[in-house]
Amino acid sequence: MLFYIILFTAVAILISVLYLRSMRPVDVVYYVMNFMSRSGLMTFLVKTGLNKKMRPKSTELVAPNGVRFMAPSAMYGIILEPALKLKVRKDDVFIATYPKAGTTWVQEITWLICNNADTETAKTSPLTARSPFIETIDIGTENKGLQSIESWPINSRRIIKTHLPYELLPQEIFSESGQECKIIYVARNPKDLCVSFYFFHQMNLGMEDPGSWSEFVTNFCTGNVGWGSCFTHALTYWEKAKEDKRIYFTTYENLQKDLKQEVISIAEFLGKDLTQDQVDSITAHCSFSSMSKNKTVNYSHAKKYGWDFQKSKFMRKGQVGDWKNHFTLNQNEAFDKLYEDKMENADLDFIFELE
Ligand code: PPS
Repeated sequence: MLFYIILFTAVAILISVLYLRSMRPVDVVYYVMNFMSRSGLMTFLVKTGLNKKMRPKSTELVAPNGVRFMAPSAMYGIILEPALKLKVRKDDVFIATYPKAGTTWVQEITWLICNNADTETAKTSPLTARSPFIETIDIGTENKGLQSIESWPINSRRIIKTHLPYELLPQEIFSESGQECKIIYVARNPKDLCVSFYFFHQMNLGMEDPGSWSEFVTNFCTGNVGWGSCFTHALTYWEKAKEDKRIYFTTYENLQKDLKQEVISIAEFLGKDLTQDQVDSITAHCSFSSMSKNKTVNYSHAKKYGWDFQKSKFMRKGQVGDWKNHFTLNQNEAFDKLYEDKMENADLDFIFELE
């Protein structure tokens, strides 16, 4: 009997190993994470606080195309490889940003523009299911990532979220077959980015522990955080947007100054005709007061993956100039010097406060 049990176990292990070896690492992670989620193991880790001990570290990786990249975790290579190889469709829209620059805001605007301002669906279906994030894997039904993007229905437009720097976008974008897709880049003034990113690190236990505010400012300034230097990130897209008409470059501050005009401009860029009513309805739906109350855009489902909303809400303040409540005089002076240095040769000006 014992012999048969051992034999059965050995065969089962052998089959599993052979099966796993034929799979891409990103799909193995997908199965493991979904098993953890369904079996309750993830909830156990969150409830016992063990997930706090498993926080990743930002790590410099060399992507398969040779580009050096400050990744938010050492495991990121697993997702980078298939992301670089993604088959790009003619009608794809990439929402590219440095984290915390207004990604969710523009994802929601773009989804509504592409879906006849259907605010009813937008209020009931999570944005993470409607607009997938290429740098993650699918978990459950609401968290759509790479696997969903690859198998997205052909008759439905993909609005793909990414924080990847320009050089690490799916490489087909730069080839003949990828010429018709669109990229919307959103930048934000680096001081507010730093504050928002700090609170996000505190709240999202899947990110590196940010340490103290002053430690985080130092790491942010040196690009020693996930996705690296926000200056390089934004300036590369800015320069590319000058010659590449597929890129629409805007800023968080533009959205704050005139949301309605941004809705109109993004619709024009995407070749979508909106009625005045549709523009008004998208603008009202995407105001901070409306979005901060809307569960479908504020990541409330992520609590079960260990996001700690006691530390910070996802829709935190939604303001230009909150940095003034956090930077000390010394930090501000040092930041201004860094800004001058990084932006010396750039014809891009960020707005740090609104009149
Ligand atoms: S992420 O995690 O990178 O996808 O985050 P991201 O969506 O880029 O940025 C989150 C910040 O954007 C603010 N936000 C808004 N501000 C004004 N109006 C609207 N509608 C809006 N939607 C999102 C959100 O509050 C985060 O900024 P902070 O400064 O932390 O409040």
